[in-house]
Amino acid sequence: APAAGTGAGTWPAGLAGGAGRPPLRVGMVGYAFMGAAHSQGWRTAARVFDLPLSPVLAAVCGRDRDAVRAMADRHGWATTETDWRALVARDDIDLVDICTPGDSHAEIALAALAAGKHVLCEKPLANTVEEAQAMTAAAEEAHARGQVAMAGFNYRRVPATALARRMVAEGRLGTLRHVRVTYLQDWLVDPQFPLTWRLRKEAAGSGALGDLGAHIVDLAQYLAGEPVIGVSALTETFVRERPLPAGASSGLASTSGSHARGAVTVDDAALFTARLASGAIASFEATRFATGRKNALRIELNGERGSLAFDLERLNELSYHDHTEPAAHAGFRRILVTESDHPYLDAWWPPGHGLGYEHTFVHQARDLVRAVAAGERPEPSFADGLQVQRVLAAVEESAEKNSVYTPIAV
Ligand code: SOE
Repeated sequence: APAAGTGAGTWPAGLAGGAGRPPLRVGMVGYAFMGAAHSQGWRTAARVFDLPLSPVLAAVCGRDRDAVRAMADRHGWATTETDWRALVARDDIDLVDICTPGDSHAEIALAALAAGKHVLCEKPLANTVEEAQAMTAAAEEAHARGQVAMAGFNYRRVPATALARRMVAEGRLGTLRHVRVTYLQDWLVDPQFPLTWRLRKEAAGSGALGDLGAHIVDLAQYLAGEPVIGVSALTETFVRERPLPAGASSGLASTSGSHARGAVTVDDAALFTARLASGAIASFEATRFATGRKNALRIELNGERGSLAFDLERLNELSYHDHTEPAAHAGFRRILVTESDHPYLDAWWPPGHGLGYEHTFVHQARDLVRAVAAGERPEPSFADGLQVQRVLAAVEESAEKNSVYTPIAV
């Protein structure tokens, strides 16, 4: 396999990396919601942060020629492909960014790593533990050749969650007792919402569990700094049949369906309790049926010395209670996470000028570019993605066995 490169000196002058930096030529597979979000990240990262390499939006790939061309024009991708194998075979691509449904993650990632590319893969890493294991093993081998592979858990890249991680690591919460996480959306409440790929097990792996549960398992493990070691779970599919989609539809907005109907083969909601390695206990809830909740990811950690709470719908804030303060004036206080010494914020706006959802993808691109340049394992690695996959599989196993406690090998 060719060695992973940065493309220095091989790109036409007009498309070379900005600010005199060598380019990192990105080829992205998939161009819907996540493709648009990642495009923002690649386009902006080197304009805001000082990076050793400058991402170049070299090629975007999708099966519908006209749709992918329109996407490329809108988001600034230089070229298009309609077959991911052609994209992976190109020697003017350094990094393959996988934004497709889960059923193609493993195949594309394995081919890209074998072709000498760096890889970014959207969550959940794969649809099964076996696939995630193969991807992790390939990423380890590729690392020895100088390639890096990252799993795309973007909520680690909210400045407030990164600050929470820093505070936990500093010992501000002391011994951790509780982690409480919910991720609530409501885009499936309408029983006429069509049976898109996210509702088919063979495409998505699982439902709310893999889509939203993967995020909160990763975030909980990242903030706590330790793995989940066992779960007791319930899952439910409230609407078991839906209209087949009338046309191409992949988003979260309700589109019209046809008269024919098909079976929903994934969970609509997943609820589980868990043990963490240190002895802390946790609860998780992921659903697409929480009426009125759009993208409500909330996490609270309680330790002997204090607590932290974060709400994605107020993402520039972190709540902190310092339990070592005198009770008379202790209590939760709001940290406005917009100071230049907060994570990621040295390069953005003056204090008080907040960030949003899309910035998490800019930060993800920043961290990955730095890891590529340094030849370091990025976080979250494929191994981290595999650990999340093991938790998801244990949740499914436990739910099938009427919530029996299911340990997880870590
Ligand atoms: C849909 O539930 C979705 O788009 C997820 O797939 C994303 O990972 C999440 O960030 C927003 O919601």
